[in-house]
Amino acid sequence: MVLGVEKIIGKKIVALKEVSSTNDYARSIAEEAPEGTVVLAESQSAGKGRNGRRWVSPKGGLWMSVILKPGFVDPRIVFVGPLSVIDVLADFGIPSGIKWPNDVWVRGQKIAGVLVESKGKEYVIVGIGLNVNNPIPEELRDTAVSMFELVGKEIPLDVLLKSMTFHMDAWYRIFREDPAILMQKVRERTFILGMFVEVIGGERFVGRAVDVLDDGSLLLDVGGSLRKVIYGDVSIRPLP
Ligand code: BT5
Repeated sequence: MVLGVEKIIGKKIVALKEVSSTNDYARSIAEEAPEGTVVLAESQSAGKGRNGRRWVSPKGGLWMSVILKPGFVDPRIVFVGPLSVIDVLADFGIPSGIKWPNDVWVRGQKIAGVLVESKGKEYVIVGIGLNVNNPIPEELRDTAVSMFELVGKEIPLDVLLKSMTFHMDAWYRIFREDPAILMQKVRERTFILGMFVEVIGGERFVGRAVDVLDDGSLLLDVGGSLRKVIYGDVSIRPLP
């Protein structure tokens, strides 16, 4: 954290009881809202994942969206989310890693997801869903985990929010000032590197994840030839 500079993220906090989606709410105020405004809700009735998927968000989790206005378009902003979540989890003694590009996993289960939506150069909404004290529904029991399950006690959401805005502030600054440092950290934290994966994006690839490139894309070794994937859903596959 850089000392002596004003904190951007969390200068203004809009705390809601229930909302359809904090990302949608953030978008509705984004034009007038100051940069760094955080919208958070106790629960979301229609929490969103990527590609129209649902994000389960009952009371007890951290469901928040941050309005950012970097003034330029750079899709690597998505990584500010996972890197911040990883630092927050580390503050609570939980080691975690990035499942490229937007998930945070702990020991094979998803603990957080990030959804970025933007309007050109005007604004970017970084939505973060982190399972904290909330119950994990039956249908996600095998694939999802909460901080409560990992540490065995309830975590105060206000403490968590402080940690999150602190780390996001630092990563957002690094994103703007030196994205190569951001990408170096993403590479270190991406646990799928070396693993055999299936990626479904515009095309479907099956291969070994080799690297995360400086532009944020994933490099795959598909049967000996290198393929670059800009966007997609990654699933880990057993070695052939
Ligand atoms: C994501 O999508 O992981 C992005 C999730 C972003 C949620 C935040 S909450 C605050 C803000 N407001 C919103 O409306 N959204 C953002 P994706 O990679 O598409 O993953 C979605 C998949 O994760 C679903 O299809 C489920 O399989 C799984 N899933 C749903 N709810 C989950 C949960 N609470 N914990 C773990 N996995 C979940």
